Amino acid sequence: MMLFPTSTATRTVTSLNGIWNFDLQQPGRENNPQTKLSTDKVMAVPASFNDQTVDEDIREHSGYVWYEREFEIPAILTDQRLTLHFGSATHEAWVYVNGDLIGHHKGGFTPFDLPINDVVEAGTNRVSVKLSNLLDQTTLPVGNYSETKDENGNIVHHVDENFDFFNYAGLHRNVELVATPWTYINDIIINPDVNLDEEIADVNIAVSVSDDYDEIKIKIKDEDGQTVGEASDADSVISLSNVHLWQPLGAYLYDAEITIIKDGNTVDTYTEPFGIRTVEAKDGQFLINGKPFYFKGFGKHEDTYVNGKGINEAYNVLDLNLLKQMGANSFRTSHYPYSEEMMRLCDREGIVVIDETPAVGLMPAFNFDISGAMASADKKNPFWHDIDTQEAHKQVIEEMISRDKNHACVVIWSIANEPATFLDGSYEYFAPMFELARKLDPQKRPCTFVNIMLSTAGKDRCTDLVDILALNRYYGWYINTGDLKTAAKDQEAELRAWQELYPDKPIMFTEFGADTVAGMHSAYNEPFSEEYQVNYYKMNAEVFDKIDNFVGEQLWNFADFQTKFGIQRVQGNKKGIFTRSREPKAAAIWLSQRWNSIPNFN
Ligand code: BDP
Repeated sequence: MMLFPTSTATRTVTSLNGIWNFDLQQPGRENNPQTKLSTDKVMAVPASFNDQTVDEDIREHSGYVWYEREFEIPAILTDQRLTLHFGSATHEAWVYVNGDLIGHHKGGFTPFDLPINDVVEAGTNRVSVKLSNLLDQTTLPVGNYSETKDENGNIVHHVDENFDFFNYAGLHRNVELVATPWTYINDIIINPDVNLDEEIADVNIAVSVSDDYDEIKIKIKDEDGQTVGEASDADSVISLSNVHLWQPLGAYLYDAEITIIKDGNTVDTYTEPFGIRTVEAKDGQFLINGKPFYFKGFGKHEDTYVNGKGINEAYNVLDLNLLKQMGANSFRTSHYPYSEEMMRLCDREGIVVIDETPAVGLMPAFNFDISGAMASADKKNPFWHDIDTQEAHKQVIEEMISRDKNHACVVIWSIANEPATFLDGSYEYFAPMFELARKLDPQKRPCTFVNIMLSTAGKDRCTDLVDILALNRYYGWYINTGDLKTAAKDQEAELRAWQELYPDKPIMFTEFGADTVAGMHSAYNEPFSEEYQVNYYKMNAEVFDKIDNFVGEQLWNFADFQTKFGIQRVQGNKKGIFTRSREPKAAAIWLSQRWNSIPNFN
């Protein structure tokens, strides 16, 4: 329940981005935020701290770190309600202002707001953030946590990622001082009910306001700034005719302009952009605006040089330009909700998004030996009885949907990536999660989880819960390595088995890929060469084109990305069709030809 921070006629947003003081918390020594952080280290915010340093102890640190800076509050703002907004703080934060604890948030990929009026004054104030990057069996993502002791007997923390990306941490997104009136707009829920044939829409708008007021004005404006609908109730239905639909790669955004009036004065005003479109999974198809849509695109990461997982808007713009040039139309926010800025950009650019929670690593001892794991997958493994992530999972579903509910770009909620859904107990774990997501989403978007290769047709226990089957498959990579002929046969057989079992559910791939070292070539179709990556994608495409209910291909990955150290990873995961600096590998050229020749709608 929190609006994207933006200045309006009644609100002032001041950035606290920039250079902050920084330090690691040493084992056994708790910092005292009552006094200034004594350090000569600095970190840029927003960004991960890990790659801004040349000190290995900082880069690889597991445990607590401190960020601190001073900030100024103009006297003219002190009569307003003041909060600090964190776009995200990865993974857990305790925030102090002038030494007082003002709040705490757990979960590294969703925003939070903390009120500060009681602890600040006009002029110079100090904010200190204690941040933890620890992950364990209660958090999302899931980490393998252990402890050792240093020579003084102090506890030293260790986190081993139970997933395949580096555990970047820090103040990853914008930090802002937000001043709003005391009577302020809390939340806006927009849910258009569309009649496609008649090109009309009943736009349901529900506004919640913190306090009593006399009057509310809601205006809907089109892209030319013309008012096309109006209402004067906090819970309104506004009918629009000649509706401009939000289309994939053909975005159209209306503005909902809300004004709150008290004693004859405007006390708060806020404008929420929104698109009008329908989404539905039925009869083996995925419909956007009533037409069968074909997903072409990627699993991505928020991952760039130096910034790590810190928001990088120039890369966001470049990535979407590359995506469009490829003839793609969509991506998945693997494996956590991306910045709100990226969601707003996708709304504007018409990019279709599968929005995923940070539920990754819900798997006993994640590793890359898929064929070994397939052979030993034991349904009786007590994993789902031992895991303790339910609370965190419900919280991220609530926070993701609360933040992203109005975004036209979001067409599917992904409740988890590659959970162990071949094991007993998984259905009991996931049924309430799906129920919660469906209950919370005003637009009732389709829901799914992303299925791991160990959970083939017939073995998976949770497919009844999904509206669309989202499969991660690595035939020709983790199994049938280098043997694309057998890979094609096995993959086709599996897809046909799924289609037979669930004839009404559309099927898509949310991952398929092959590690490829840019510039490595081979005349023998050798894994890791650019030629092999091209042939791998050709093989996949041939199989996809034979399956009736197949509605989309999102490959793994858009770009090479950073991972933890491991013998399976050479400076990170190399399945990008672009390098980490976004230079195309040969597969990008081939895929661009394929995708540019496949229409967005069948
Ligand atoms: C899948 C995961 C993804 C990995 C990918 C891979 O969903 O995070 O990066 O495989 O192994 O297991 O490249």
